[in-house]
Amino acid sequence: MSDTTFYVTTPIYYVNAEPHLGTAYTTIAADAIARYRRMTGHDVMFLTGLDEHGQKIAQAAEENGMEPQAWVDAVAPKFKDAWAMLGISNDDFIRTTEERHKRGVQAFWQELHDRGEIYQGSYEGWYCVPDETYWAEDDLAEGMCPQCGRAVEFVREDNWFFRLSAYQDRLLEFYDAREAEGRPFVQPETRRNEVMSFVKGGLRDLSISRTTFSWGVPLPFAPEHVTYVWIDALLNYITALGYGSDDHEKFDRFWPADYHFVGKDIIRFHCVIWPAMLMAAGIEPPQSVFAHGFLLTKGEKMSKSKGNAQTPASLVERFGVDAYRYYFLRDVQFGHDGSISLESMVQRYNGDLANDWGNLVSRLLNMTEKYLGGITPEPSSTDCETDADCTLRSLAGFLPEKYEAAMQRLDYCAALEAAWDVIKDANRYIENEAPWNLEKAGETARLETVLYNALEAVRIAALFTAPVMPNTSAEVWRRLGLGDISAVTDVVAEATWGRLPAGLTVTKGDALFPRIYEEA
Ligand code: ME8
Repeated sequence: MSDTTFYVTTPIYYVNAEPHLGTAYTTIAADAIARYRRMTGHDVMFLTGLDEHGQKIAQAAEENGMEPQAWVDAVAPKFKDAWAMLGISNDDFIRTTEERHKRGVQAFWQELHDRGEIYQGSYEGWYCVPDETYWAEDDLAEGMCPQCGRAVEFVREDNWFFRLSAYQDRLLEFYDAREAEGRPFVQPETRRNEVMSFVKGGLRDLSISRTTFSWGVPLPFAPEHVTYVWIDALLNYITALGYGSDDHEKFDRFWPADYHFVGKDIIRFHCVIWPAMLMAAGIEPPQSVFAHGFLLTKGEKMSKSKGNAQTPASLVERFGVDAYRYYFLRDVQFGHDGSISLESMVQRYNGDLANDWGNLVSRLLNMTEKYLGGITPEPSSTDCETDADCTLRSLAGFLPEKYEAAMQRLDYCAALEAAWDVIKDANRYIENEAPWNLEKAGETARLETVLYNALEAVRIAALFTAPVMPNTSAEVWRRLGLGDISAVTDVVAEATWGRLPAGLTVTKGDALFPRIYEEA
């Protein structure tokens, strides 16, 4: 991350099927960090998009009796709609069939050609169409794709090759240098080790064009070849910034990317081929690739091909969009595989959201209305009056720092836990300070202090839950009579204790997270 800009990307997803929980997961995680960085005042570029070329997409179109372009045009809106439903705040959406992308890919080709980094040869070996990956005979697992276990096909083609083998040492030096700078290129560490040992095992030159079908970007100097779909796809991260066009203001501003978010299935492409390609073209590789784990259902990777991939819509309908986003980021440790189930989603929902967060907000607003006529009180004293006041204030005071540290590690669980420390303590605080007794005893000054403190804790908790649950936080701020939370660009200053003004009119409202009674 530079001091002022932040560029995060998701993979561009294949348009052979609809978005599902797995692709939504990466996209939500990227959205949460993008939203948070906007709140820390960064100039953010958040990119997602679609991978629309290649043999797999051409086949999907054919199976559906459509021309490839018509097919991709029909599927693309499904992704855009799904991301809109999930509140994804991407700044751009790139499709690899767009002119701006094709132009960038061709410019890149020309660059590699001019630099003598590619050569003509012929490829003979295996190819997995679902993964769009080349495999040598001895890579195969009992004759099948070692990655997805599906059938591979034999390919013999005259292709262009990239001298990837020449980058082995440079890549190893690069990983070491980044590590020494304290900003490892591959994260988390398990994935780094996997990538390093793969590269140490030796690299083969890579076939980067195809001639047996035409659904791709033609090579500018050999138009009978189309770009190998992975090369085409990886380049989206720079073509979206204007690489290859006359307008490279965004490229100059945002490149190198801070993070490419990917699943662990595609790290070789992102951590080996991509930095080598960029080095070959004289472009600085990105800062980091963060490879998260797989969502598992009943112990198996959830995927389109296994037929166990759900679409987000049914869960969003049942739990609401914010609870959906919360569940995946809170229950699955980012970077690890995580089992997901309806049971655990209901538990998280009822426990963390309905009981802790929703209940806190509604009790507090009700009491403010009942005891204070719905008007936020003056904080009676700038110091805390009791140990309980101090505990709540100090938890809220440490929240910005703890949250930032967790987000620097992309540890969404820890970030949310830090917010929950405040939420839980605010619940405890209300229980122990019992405003209803203060009211009965006529202790108005203390009653006002207690309600002020709890309301202030809610205001601050809403700030830090906003990157994950933007709609709920906006609603909480609205009910507190505060302004538009999405306009916050200095979350640390905004989180200063005592910023809740006196005299605001609060509004009660429906339960933010009505309890779900059935268990699954
Ligand atoms: O690989 N758990 O696209 P793709 C978690 N077009 N994440 C999952 C997942 C699961 N069970 N299943 C999928 C491609 N994902 C290429 C990318 S980028 C230049 C080109 C997520 O549609 C995860 O991010 O197959 C994974 O890497 C990605 O979807 C694969 O999406």
